[in-house]
Amino acid sequence: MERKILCLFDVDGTLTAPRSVSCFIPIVTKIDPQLDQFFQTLRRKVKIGIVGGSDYSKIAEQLGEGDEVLHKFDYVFAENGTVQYKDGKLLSKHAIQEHIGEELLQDLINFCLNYMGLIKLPKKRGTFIELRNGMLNICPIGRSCTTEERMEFSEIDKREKIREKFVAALKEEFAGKGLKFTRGGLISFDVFPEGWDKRLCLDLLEREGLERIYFYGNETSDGGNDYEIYNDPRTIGVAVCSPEDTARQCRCFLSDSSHQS
Ligand code: M1P
Ligand code: MG
Repeated sequence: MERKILCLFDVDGTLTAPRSVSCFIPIVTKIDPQLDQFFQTLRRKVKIGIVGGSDYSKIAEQLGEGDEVLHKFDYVFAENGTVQYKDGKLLSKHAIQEHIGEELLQDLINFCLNYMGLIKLPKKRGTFIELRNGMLNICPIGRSCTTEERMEFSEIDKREKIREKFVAALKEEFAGKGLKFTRGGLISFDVFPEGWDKRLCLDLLEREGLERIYFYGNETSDGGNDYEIYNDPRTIGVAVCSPEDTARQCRCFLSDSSHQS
């Protein structure tokens, strides 16, 4: 049977539990084995793909062992789709430094380092700026924090709006420079060139001869990293609130006659 429908999923909060509710031990939240099985069953009926904000290694760790994820999903898009895999093979990677140039990249890094140098927190750890392929990830507490430290920062951030104020300062400083800032997780935010949001993967997908593309995401409001792709006319956007909700909203594809509209 030719599968002409694609169900495309965000990862954090959509296929795996948001890390806010799994604060005891694992930093990387793995997909629930039953849900994993469910999505493989779904794959018999429709094509399935993922488009995550994180880098490939983190997505791979969340959705399987080693590179299993590449064989479980027809399409794997990491870093908002700037790293693209189809049928287990790497198709392309975009580099942010080539796109925005060294000058702007350094201005951005220097501004962030200065800004974070003035923030006082109960704890600070390492890796405050992570240069990925298609984005910079900015993390005031430092990505190497423990799960407990992550949760502590997240609570402070909710009260004191540390990331929100940081993003507002960046938007003012870099207005008109073609940069975009979005939240996706709990302790950091992503910076990338305008247009390099999750819609990037649609340029490839619209050439794939698919009849419909359903997109499932949990950060679909303005400022969330699913907002643009959820609202894009090339997708049918489905807002979800948990991995179980995602599975529930996909169940209609398992019966031959019914489809979501
Ligand atoms: O996939 C959503 C986000 O996951 C992580 O967020 P955090 O560490 O802040 O919880 C990051 O990888 C981020 O880039 C990504 O958007
Ligand atoms: Mg998400």
